[in-house]
Amino acid sequence: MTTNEALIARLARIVGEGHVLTGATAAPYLTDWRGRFIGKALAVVRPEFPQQVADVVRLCVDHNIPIVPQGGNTGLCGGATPDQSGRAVILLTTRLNRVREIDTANDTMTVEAGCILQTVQERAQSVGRLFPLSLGAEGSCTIGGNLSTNAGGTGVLRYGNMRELTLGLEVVGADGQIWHGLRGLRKDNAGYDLRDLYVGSEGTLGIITAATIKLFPQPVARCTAMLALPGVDKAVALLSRARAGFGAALTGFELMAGACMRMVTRSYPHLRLPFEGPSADAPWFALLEISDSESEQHARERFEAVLGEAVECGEADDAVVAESITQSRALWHLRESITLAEAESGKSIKHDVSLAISRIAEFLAQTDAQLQERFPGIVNMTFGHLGDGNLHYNVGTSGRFTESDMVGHQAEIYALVHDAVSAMGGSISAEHGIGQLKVSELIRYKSDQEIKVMMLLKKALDPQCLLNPGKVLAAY
Ligand code: FAD
Ligand code: 2HG
Ligand code: ZN
Repeated sequence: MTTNEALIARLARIVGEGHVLTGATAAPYLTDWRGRFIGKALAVVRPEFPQQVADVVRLCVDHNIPIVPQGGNTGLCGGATPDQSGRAVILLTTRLNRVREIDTANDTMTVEAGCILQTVQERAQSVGRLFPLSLGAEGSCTIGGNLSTNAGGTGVLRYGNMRELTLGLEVVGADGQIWHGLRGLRKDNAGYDLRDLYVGSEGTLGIITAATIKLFPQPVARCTAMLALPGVDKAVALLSRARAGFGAALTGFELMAGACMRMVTRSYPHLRLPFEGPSADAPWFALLEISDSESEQHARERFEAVLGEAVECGEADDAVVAESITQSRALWHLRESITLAEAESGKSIKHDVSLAISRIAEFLAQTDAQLQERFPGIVNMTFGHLGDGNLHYNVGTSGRFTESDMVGHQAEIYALVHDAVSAMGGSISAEHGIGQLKVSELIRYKSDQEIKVMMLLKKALDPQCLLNPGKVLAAY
């Protein structure tokens, strides 16, 4: 028996014979969602209980084997894909999928890391509560992946990102010990906050096995509208108006370039924009949603009054308010289809940046012009969560620029866009994380002091550097 075979046999003794995958059965877990990274692995292991995770970690650490945690594999930065060495074990969390407790009096729910986000939303709904994290991949991404990337999505404006939705964690460290931190407390200043350290650490500091998350009341009514806008400056003005008019009822404010919406309707002809005539060719669209705790009528009157003012004063050229839940879903479906349509059109260069909302119009005017000057004919596919100052400033393929041109120009395009973001005090990763895709970008834009502290933390918690090596920080 070779050393690898012996190791695989020991992994099988921990998780069960059928839950160690090798060869062809492991293949689906070796490539990231976008197909930008392909790795190799010794095996894919599927533990069912936190103690099995701890035992796998201890075995791997004893044999100097890297561990790559993976949930739904929907991440957009290659964080869940191993390197090419073939030494790593992929630790798949999908069998850690129990809802352990729902405490309606405390408005909390304790779920295991492999639970699918949509399942968690549905379980919350079944007890009359809302779990508000919402994103296009919710049918397949896991709570562990959401935590490890500190996922954002479309409800951040009102409810915050995954970190703000989390009260407690259970984590297996590189020493194979389980930290039982599943506290449902809204106030806890007893020492350093380990929870906030693990959230967003992309599997490089520990493996999250469960979390206690916050629940909210279900809104009584929701209103959704799509607006055709003449410019980004108007979108920013509309956002201010919506914040002032709706207050905390404003639960979503998404911005989409006309080019994105036309790409979606080209890729999926059964999807239609809700506008006819010139509004259908608008340069920008916004998708707004409010949630109301009073009544449908109260929500609608307020919604239509504010949107009517926006059209009257020229912030929007046209507005369509959904008349039913089906229509509301259709509007959201248009928005959520951008990433899928973009994937079908070839690999674009994705940016996931955040800026002060007051600087977004200036950033777009300046950066669009610089990109065009350097790469004439390049196509911007900008969209994002304007309410959070988060833009997916994606640069797409076009007749002139093939997929391999785009990938070949990635470093230069990143530098141009991220330099502009940095000069305006923004972040190069708002919600998708660093993974392996943006490791060199992190070094470029974080201060020496920040990198030094991150490395000290990494060395303290994972001295052999076996937890998701090569992600977030390249060298320690
Ligand atoms: P994976 O892809 O499996 O892993 C992501 C990272 O987390 C990796 O580094 C992995 O090693 C680590 N990890 C996974 N599980 C654990 C664990 N239990 N413990 C420790 N580390 C772990 N993201 C947003 O923020 N907002 C969006 O609006 C959004 N929309 C998306 C739409 C589409 C169509 C797609 C494909 C992706 C989208 N994403 C979005 C990105 C992605 O879905 C999220 O980042 C999601 O949170 C990843 O979850 P996952 O289970 O798929 O994680
Ligand atoms: C979204 O907001 C996701 O839809 C994906 O964060 C962004 O595809 C992207 O670039
Ligand atoms: Zn997003």
